Amino acid sequence: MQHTHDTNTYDWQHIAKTVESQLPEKRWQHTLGVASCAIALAQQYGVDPHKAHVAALLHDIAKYWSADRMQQVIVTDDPHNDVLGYPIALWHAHVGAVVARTQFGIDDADICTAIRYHTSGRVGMSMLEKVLCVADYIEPNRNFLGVERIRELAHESIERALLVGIEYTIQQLIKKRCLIYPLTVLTRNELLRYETMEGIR
Ligand code: DGI
Ligand code: FE
Ligand code: FE
Repeated sequence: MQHTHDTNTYDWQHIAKTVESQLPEKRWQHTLGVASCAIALAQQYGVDPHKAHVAALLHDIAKYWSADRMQQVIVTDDPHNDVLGYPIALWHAHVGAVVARTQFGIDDADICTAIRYHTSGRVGMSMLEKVLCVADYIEPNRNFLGVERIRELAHESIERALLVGIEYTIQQLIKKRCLIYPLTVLTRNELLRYETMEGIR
């Protein structure tokens, strides 16, 4: 259980400097784009923007780590983590969550969980988790086919935007004949059920 923490007290400037020094320029620009989108979405959907900012700054921190280094962190954190049986593209999110806690002292479980599941999503996502995932899809440097639609949807329904984003990801994975992490599918199923319940379609 989290005790109330003034997230204003997170030293985002220190975090930003450290992350910038560890990422190639292009990935840092992506990170800044995710941060601004995440702050805007947080304000729109009633999430603490300071939390969204910190989560966004750290979300891809482990993106360029070696497989060995990532594997070591994941195994130490949880030897039964099933993500190790799936492609390496998914690992940086889990590593990022551990790094946020251990190297940056982020004690907020919601922030760490948002980082951990920013690639796959998960069942029962908090609003902060949805905000980070959607910001990752729509930040200004993204230009895949359909991104404009997701940007529009983000103004109306964060769940709908996330669903369309995940469906795009799944379609790409099938095209490239990549393994799909089960949680990616479970997340999509939950969002689809939610949408049907809401009677959006
Ligand atoms: O780190 P980013 O490039 O900003 O974005 P991301 O963390 O959302 O996704 C990283 C990569 O992971 C992206 O190329 C898509 C891929 N990915 C997402 N879900 C799955 C996946 N790859 C596999 N194999 N299986 C998945 O379920
Ligand atoms: Fe990522
Ligand atoms: Fe990202």
